[in-house]
Amino acid sequence: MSKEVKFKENPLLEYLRRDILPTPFCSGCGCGTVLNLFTHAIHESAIKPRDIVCVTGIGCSSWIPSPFFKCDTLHTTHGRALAFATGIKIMKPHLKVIVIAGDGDIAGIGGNHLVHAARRNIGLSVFLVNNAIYAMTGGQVAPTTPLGVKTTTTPYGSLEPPLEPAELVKAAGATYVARWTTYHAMGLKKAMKKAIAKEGFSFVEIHSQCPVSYGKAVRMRTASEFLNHYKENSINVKNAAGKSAQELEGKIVVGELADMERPEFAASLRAASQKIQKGS
Ligand SMILES: Cc1ncc(C[n+]2csc(CCOP(=O)(O)OP(=O)(O)O)c2C)c(N)n1
Ligand code: SF4
Ligand SMILES: [Mg+2]
Repeated sequence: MSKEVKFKENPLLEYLRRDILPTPFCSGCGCGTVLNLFTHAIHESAIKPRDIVCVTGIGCSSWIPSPFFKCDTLHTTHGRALAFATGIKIMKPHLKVIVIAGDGDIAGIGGNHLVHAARRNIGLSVFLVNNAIYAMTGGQVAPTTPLGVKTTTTPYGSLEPPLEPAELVKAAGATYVARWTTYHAMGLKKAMKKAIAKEGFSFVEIHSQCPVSYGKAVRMRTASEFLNHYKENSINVKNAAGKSAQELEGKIVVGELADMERPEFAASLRAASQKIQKGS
């Protein structure tokens, strides 16, 4: 008589809205890895989903938490996730407000909100999924698309040098900044945990593969080609120190770029308002 094999259920499934799975991500998409690591990061941080609000914009990566992660989620308009998240943090400062969205969303149309959220040091954790393209809409050039890449809107190759979102928020004053790729699963999960634990504005840029819309532009069609590319073309920030721009050309510098403390905006605003109410 054959014995029935019983598999133990993955305990992380309790964080997901299982009735609406599977996700709409294409096969091999990095968004699945980001959702997986985000779920691990929340589990290991021992934060209750009821104490989290996830805010997203519009794009493939905005589907990472919304609606699959079982917490309150706000799926907002393209480019405005940080503005909505700012409102939530000010009114409900005890909540962990986490923004997950795309490079086009956060660094393109929403770039202005990004700079000022970092400057204010409002207590949001922002996970920017950088697939170097407007993926959901079929592959238009993004502010992060490398020079020369032929997209649907740059058929002769992009003429604009790409923006470095992590360097931008570091310069604007973010208190925690890291950059990783979906190849660096352990480093990325650790950075997510540190970002979530931070009081002030924290930011993790995640280079993530889109084998469909970006894959079409760079002729890489599988997740393994992208992961190999990330492995071969990344350098740790410690090893990059002292290297010239020429030596670092084409490299993704991974690791922690900033980790410091300064007053968090929502707390400062509350203290100022209490002072006014007391008439002092
Ligand atoms: C105001 C506005 N402009 C443009 C669009 C169309 N649109 C939807 S998603 C998107 C780009 C998505 O790219 P990104 O934010 O990088 O996310 P990805 O799909 O790559 O994860 C665009 C241009 C829109 N929905 N709203
Ligand atoms: S189009 Fe690209 S980013 Fe969007 S789900 Fe497919 S592989 Fe992922
Ligand atoms: Mg994108």
